Amino acid sequence: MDLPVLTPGQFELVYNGFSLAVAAMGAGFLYFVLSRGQVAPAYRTALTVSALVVAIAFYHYLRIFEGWAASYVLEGGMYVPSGVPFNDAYRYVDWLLTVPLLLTEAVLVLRLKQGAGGMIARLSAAAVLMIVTGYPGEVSSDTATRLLWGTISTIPFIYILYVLWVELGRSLAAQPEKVRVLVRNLRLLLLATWGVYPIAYLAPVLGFDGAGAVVAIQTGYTIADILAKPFFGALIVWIAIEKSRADGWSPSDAKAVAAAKA
Ligand code: RET
Repeated sequence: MDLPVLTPGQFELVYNGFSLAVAAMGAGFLYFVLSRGQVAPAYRTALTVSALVVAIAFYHYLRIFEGWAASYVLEGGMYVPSGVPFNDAYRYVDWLLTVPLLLTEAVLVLRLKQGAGGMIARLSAAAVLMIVTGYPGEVSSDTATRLLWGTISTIPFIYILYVLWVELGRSLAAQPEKVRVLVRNLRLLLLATWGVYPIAYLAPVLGFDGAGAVVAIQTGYTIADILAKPFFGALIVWIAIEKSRADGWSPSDAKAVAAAKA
């Protein structure tokens, strides 16, 4: 999209949002790495995947943040495009890597008895299709093109929501009582945050003007990313802690094993 002139308030809202995202991704990384000892070995891969997601996003948000600062110059009290294009591809490449990983993380933490590998493959393929077909619409300034690719991208999106809602829903009955509440929250968080992406994407179609649309898209994606990556990852940690407990594992077991080996 072509960059519009922004008021200082609009420019800084987006700028500060990117800065917050860098902090949230970095803090999430530390939390996921440091929480490993709190969960049974069976759940550690899920935590590793969460750490990968926020590490990838940390890098991309640094680039997005720099890119945003370079795309504008302050002139006569307004932020005007500097001529350096803002690169939307960082965000889409980030999603291409992190969305399949996020889906993997959710399936892994539930430790489904059968079909987990197939489910991860189907969800990941749909995620790649959704993101690849969304991109041409994202970078187009033409409303009809945006709508066309947005509609195509919504087909795999609905498939992902269906699989998560219905198939993960079926696994609920097999989960211990305390875990069930957390898994329900996980599904709700997924639905609520993933729903923000197509809405933010539609901002230019929903009647926002140039400046309003850019601000709505960028802040919408940033807020959704903070909820979908570090916050979602924290929920995964809490589920893993509860499931470890339900499996009869406690952090002191790990200490006892280490002491016995020493
Ligand atoms: C696009 C294009 C318009 C239609 C739809 C979209 C959906 C995007 C989604 C992205 C999720 C990203 C996540 C990132 C976190 O790491 C591509 C905006 C449906 C759902 C969860």
